[in-house]
Amino acid sequence: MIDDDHAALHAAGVPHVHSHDHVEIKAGVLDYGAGHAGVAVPGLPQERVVAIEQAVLGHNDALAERNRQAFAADDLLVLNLLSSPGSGKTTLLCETVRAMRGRAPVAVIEGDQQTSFDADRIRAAGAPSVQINTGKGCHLDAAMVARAVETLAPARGSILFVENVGNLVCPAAFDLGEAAKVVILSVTEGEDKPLKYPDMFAAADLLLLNKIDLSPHVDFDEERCLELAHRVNPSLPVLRLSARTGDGMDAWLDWIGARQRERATA
Ligand SMILES: Nc1nc2c(ncn2[C@@H]2O[C@H](COP(=O)(O)OP(=O)(O)OP(=O)(O)O)[C@@H](O)[C@H]2O)c(=O)[nH]1
Ligand SMILES: [Mg+2]
Repeated sequence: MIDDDHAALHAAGVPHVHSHDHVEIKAGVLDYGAGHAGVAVPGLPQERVVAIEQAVLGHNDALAERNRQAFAADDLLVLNLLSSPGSGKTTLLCETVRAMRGRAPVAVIEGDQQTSFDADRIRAAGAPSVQINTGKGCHLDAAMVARAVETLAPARGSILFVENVGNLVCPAAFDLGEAAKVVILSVTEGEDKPLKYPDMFAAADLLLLNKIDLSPHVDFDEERCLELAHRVNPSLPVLRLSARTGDGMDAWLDWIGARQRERATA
């Protein structure tokens, strides 16, 4: 919108979006900045939208802290799996359930906008699972997880995996009270994702590079991917695996074992 049109809207008292107040235009890029709320509400200034978003996140953080204490009291290791749709979260979880059989009890909370396909797959692999359908929502929050844990009632000492709704944006901002966030990126997605979606990779405690069985068939530049991921999060550990062939599964199971030992000594 050009300035004259904008002034005309004010003069006429027409409600309109103010988010453009904060846009910087550089080299053909309209940059709303890292602090932008991501939504524009007609008639509400962007500062107000940001304040509401901060209140929502603050409330979620308080509930997540409550979850964290309850997980510690119930001796649960909770791991939050995050990725784009189709990176292989459920496939990896099914293989993990099978591999963990006889080692430790495993339970899974599944998050999707619709369907209970993924919880069905987990149950077929042999672990209890409860499905959360978020409807229009693009992420799980701490209250949803608390309710699901009540329903699932995992055994003491369980590893409780949470498969978040598939996308690399919203789930990054919502603490669930988990011990660690595991981001999965598959080689079919392109090496540029860590820098395009930096909040997700900055928040992660582990990067799993999945579908490495497909590496020979795609032009994925792994070195550049890791360079970009470490630009965002310099100490981010990386494991390469294929949930399809089982390549790299041992290192993943070892990583989980190390988190279990950390919990035991906490
Ligand atoms: N070749 C190959 N395919 C894989 C691998 N892991 C998963 N897939 C396939 O990728 C597709 C998506 O896998 P899912 O496990 O459903 O992915 P997801 O991340 O759970 O997907 P959403 O829940 O929809 O976000 C399926 O066809 C899997 O068989 C892998 O390591 N190698
Ligand atoms: Mg899934």
